[in-house]
Amino acid sequence: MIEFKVPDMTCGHCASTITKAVKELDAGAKLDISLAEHLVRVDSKASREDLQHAIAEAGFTPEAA
Ligand SMILES: [Cu+2]
Repeated sequence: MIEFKVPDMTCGHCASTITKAVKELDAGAKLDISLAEHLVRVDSKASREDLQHAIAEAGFTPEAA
């Protein structure tokens, strides 16, 4: 399980944009998103670096959680 804090993820639209970006990287990824905590948990075979890059490319600011 890889975890990121994404302070600028604020609504359901942000969450779906992030989900889409991660699934483009790894179609089999499973996400658990908490909007209240601005947390994204990803169960994926992709590396932390690649996941962080994908979320950043989608326009967000992922930090180590
Ligand atoms: Cu949003």
